[in-house]
Amino acid sequence: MRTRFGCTVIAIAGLLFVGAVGRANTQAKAEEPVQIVEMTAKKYKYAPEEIRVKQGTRVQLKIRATDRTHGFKIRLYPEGTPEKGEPGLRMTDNQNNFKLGKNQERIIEFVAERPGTYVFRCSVFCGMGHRGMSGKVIVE
Ligand SMILES: [Cu+2]
Repeated sequence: MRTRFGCTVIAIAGLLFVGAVGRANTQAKAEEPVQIVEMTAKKYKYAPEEIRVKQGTRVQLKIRATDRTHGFKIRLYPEGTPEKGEPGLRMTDNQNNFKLGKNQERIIEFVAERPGTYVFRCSVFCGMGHRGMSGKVIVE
């Protein structure tokens, strides 16, 4: 009885181990290369205004608004295409509009799934030049 119990414990431990290794492998395969871009936002410009990334990259935009609160809203479909089907940018936290508090670093993460030009603009009214405050992410 004792031996049989022992065998069962070992068998269960073995299954758990195999399961863990399997999961680790799947995760490793799903990992994309990461590109980190440091950005600033201030009246009425983002710097840099143009960001180039390779298709398949996980991108982290680290944005800090330096003069006041701004916003960052990015279109998830390439310029010139309708907003239909799978988006070209897969946002990590399922939103595409962010508020950028003054002097607070915000990390905006997405996977660049499809090539194209993705326009972003300020989504918090910040003055006379607000409407012109924009930039683009180009996925190559
Ligand atoms: Cu603004």
